[in-house]
Amino acid sequence: MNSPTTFNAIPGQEELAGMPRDLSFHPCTNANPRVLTREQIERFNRDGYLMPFRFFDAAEIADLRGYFDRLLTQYVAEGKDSYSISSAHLRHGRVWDVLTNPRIVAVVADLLGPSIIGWGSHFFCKMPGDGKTVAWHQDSSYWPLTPAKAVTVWLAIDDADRGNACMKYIPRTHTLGHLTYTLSETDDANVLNQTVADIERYGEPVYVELKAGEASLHSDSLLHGSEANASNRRRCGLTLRYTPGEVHAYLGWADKGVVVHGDPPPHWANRPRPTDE
Ligand SMILES: O=C(O)CCC(=O)C(=O)O
Repeated sequence: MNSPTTFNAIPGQEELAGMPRDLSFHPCTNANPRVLTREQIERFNRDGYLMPFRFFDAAEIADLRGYFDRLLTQYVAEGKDSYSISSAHLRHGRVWDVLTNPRIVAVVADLLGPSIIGWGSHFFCKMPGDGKTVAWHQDSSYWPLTPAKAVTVWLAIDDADRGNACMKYIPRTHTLGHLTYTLSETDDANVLNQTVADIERYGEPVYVELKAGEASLHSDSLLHGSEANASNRRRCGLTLRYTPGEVHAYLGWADKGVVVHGDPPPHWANRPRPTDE
């Protein structure tokens, strides 16, 4: 049987409602991190994010950007938009390479422990003036995973700053549990479909300004989003999603898994590198 290479990035509300999920934050308890400092671990537990990390030098990220430019041209020629390249590690070897990159995985391992699955890779590519926002949301809220222990590495493919709608976080909101949201399924301007309202009550946003090749890390329960890109510069980020092997996935999402660290856990697939670049 051929394993699927496409998945619905946003599960239905009824499907999510029927799933027993633990969406509380589980702090990292690693007393002997290998690449992070203990202070960084404490900061991640306190604020829900860490930044910046430089994972690729200028030449490496220019090469990756050139690859992404070609991939995007291909998808657009097929009538797809610049947010449609999701679960890309299941179809594209170059993206699988980034998901499994040892420099990235070493940082994630300090936060998530020895058994880690990489299961997500989605390009959020904001074209100049495309009008798309990513409304304030918690990732754990729309993912069919329990317990909520996922970490996202947001890798800047282009420079990202306030001018071209970099991501923004509300620090410390990851400890608040599952927040109430409104559904925006018919709002074409929102890339996702959930919006947490009245955000001011949760604190001031931090803008995630990154140079191409740098990355930030955030907890799946941290409130985050991004505005519309009103500049004349593209803003593309590759989100890489990781979860400890003990996490349970519903809706067949375990089929997306790649074992990036430790022994293969029983529940998850370990998808090989695709032969297509
Ligand atoms: O890239 C963006 O603007 C949003 C990305 C996002 O929501 C995420 O990383 O979970």
